[in-house]
Amino acid sequence: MAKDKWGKRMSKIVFLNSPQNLSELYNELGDAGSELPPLGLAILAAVTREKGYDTKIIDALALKITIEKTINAIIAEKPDYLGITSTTMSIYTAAEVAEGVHKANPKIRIILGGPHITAVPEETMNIFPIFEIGVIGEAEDTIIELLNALDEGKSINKIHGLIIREKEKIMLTDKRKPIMDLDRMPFPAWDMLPNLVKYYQPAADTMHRYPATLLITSRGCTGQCIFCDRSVFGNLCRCYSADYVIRMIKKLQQDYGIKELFIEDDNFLLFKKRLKEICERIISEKIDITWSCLGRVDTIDEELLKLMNKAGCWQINFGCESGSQKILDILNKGVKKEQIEEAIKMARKAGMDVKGLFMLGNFGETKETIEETLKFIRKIPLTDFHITCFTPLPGAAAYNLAEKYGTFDKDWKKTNMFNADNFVPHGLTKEELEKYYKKAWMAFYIRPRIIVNYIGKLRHPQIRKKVLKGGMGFVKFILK
Ligand code: B12
Repeated sequence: MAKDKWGKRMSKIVFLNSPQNLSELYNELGDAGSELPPLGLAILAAVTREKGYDTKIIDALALKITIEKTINAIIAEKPDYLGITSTTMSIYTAAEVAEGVHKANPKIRIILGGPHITAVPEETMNIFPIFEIGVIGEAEDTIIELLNALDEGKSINKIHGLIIREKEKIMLTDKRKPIMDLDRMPFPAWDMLPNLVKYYQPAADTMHRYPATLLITSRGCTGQCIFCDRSVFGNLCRCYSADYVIRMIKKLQQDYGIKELFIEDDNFLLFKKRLKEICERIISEKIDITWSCLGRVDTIDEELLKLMNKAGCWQINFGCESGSQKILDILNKGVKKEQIEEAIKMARKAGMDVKGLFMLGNFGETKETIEETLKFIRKIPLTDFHITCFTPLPGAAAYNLAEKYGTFDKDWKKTNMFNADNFVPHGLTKEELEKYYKKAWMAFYIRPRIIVNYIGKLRHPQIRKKVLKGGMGFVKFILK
């Protein structure tokens, strides 16, 4: 039991990532999917631990345990507080666990946080009466103010960034300002997660070397794309300093032997000066790391790409979305089709692999725009590819526009982005969309160049295992 400096028992918080199975998240492609550490929870746990709270993380998703086992594991910890993270996909399981915990021990105060409650706070509180307190947005400061107030039995109404149920009423407190100085925060508490190497792996096609892990080094995105939920970090872009990032990399290497990173920032390439510094330090300090990242096609230049490649970056994942300019404009992507093509060529020339991320069944989509996309996919020199079904996510502008553009089933359980159950644009049927979805995967993958590239990735036994399992899932999906 943790105690403060006067020997008083500090209260205990358990942070939870709700249970879910990979096929719920990715359908047949589950075995190829990412299993990545919940960095939001790991940072919050580091913060509460630093402030003296007895802290524990239960990542039921990584541990692959059932709802019942999750509830038992929480109860066994005898916490004062349970902090649950939520995406739209996980909110129903989060509520189920919360109900089970409340039934077993009503004294445990349940706090909900994460992208889903941030995106649609009132709607969520109305649907799930089990939740009493929700934290909106970034929570590193909010959680401490909240726990301190609850511990002391004080009112929480003046704490910024909350949604609170009080008797029959739901009230939002003032908005919390984004954290500007990210460096003041501790590293994620990787040590409190289940073993980082054993339980977490990026998707088969994102792993170049093993062991690999996820890293987030900035917050916010200037983009205005209507399909993206930017509720937590918003448009204000902030980043950890280059020095902080280098120290995180070194810690991951020393403590977990990490050799490969997947940097999944919303807009990693935006911070050019910092990026240059990170690359230069990796090179000059001979840090043995390879990495890939996400990027917007309008944030790159040739010189930087070459430097990134020299510093171990072997792949960029560009959000291409569609091969139709009409669709790109509807999505408010803010880029031209030619820019996408140009950026891919530039990255390839700099020695990098390029994975194109696409969506199908977008607002305004027709058979013609889909055919245009399929043609584009085969024409541009991508080395890898990913496509999801367009899904109007709570928190994204598309959520409130969807009914104008098609048939929208708002059911939050259907937002895994791998089926056409959620949104079908006017003029197309669900069956047609599913047919095209399969066709798109095949259009890209069933080509000798791509298959050879995949075989080339089978260096480490763990990567081989993941790619082969993913390949079998792919065959199942095609034959379905
Ligand atoms: C890495 C990532 C993943 C990884 C790992 C997710 C994980 N375990 O955390 C993988 C690939 C597995 C994944 C899967 C999915 N993802 Co994802 N993912 C991300 C990404 C790029 C980064 C997440 C991250 O680490 N952020 C950094 C941390 C610090 O931020 P954070 O997690 O939001 O946490 C902060 C706050 O939210 C809050 N908070 C979070 N939890 C809690 C809990 C408590 C108690 C409190 C008080 C506060 C709190 O405090 C934290 C610190 O400030 C985000 C985009 C983004 N910019 O965040 C999308 C994002 C979270 N994913 C999204 C989606 C849609 C999905 C999928 C459905 C897609 C799919 N099928 O592949 C699945 C669903 C997974 C699930 N179980 O629900 C959406 C969620 C939108 C929504 N409305 O729910 C996002 C926001 C992308 C987007 N812009 O649209 N994802």
